[in-house]
Amino acid sequence: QPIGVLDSGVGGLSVLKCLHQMLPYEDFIYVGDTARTPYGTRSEQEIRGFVGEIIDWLAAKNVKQVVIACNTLTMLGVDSLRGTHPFGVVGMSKGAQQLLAASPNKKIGVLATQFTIASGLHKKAILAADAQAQVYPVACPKFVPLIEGERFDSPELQQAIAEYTEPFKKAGVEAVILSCTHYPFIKEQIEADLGPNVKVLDPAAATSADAIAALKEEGLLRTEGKGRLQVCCTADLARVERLAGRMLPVDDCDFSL
Ligand code: DGN
Repeated sequence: QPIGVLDSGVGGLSVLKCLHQMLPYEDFIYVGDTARTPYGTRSEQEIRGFVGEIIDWLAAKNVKQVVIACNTLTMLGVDSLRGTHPFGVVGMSKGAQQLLAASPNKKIGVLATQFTIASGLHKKAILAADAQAQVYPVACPKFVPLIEGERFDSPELQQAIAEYTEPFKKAGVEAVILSCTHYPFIKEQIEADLGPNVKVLDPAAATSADAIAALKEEGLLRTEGKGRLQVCCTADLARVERLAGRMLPVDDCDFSL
């Protein structure tokens, strides 16, 4: 049985990369809803409808687990996305422990979509783990369109990074988390901007660890064989293949619309 992974677009491929590295024996089916991305401008009801459709489609593929490889969707509430299917649903980790471990003076930055930042849930999780922490959440509406548009070397991206990291530089932030699954595509650029003294973290590893723990508990973890990677999207297949090449061994992937 495969593991389903979903996102509104290509961002979740950064999570699929990590899952595949940690679980090389498992088959994965990724769904990126590139025809309707970004979800950020849609109503909550509409987004829930889209995700329900994708989860039903994955259920028909007989998945044993679904990983919501999108922070925005995770903030909607993974429990409410579980529905009536017999498999587990895992959402993105908020990475609070990782952040605190990487920040001796507990000065922490969060980069995410407007929806995720407005939810306030990352700040809440970090403060629940350590009430002394100082948290600087920054919404980055310019990043997802630039990444989906493959504008990796553009001056617009450089300007957007400089704009969004400015509060971190002023505050002397020591660790920053990329709480949108698109942002690992520009991790190097963000690291270069922040310099060597700031740790830039990706919650994909903690999320993959949560997925593995749940599979283990249910006795569903595969321990041999070579896993297959299937990447499906709802539009722009050629673009998705190019972007997947930045994250995955594409020769081992099947792509389809
Ligand atoms: N990749 C999504 C996330 O992790 O929040 C954002 C994509 C979107 O539709 N805004």
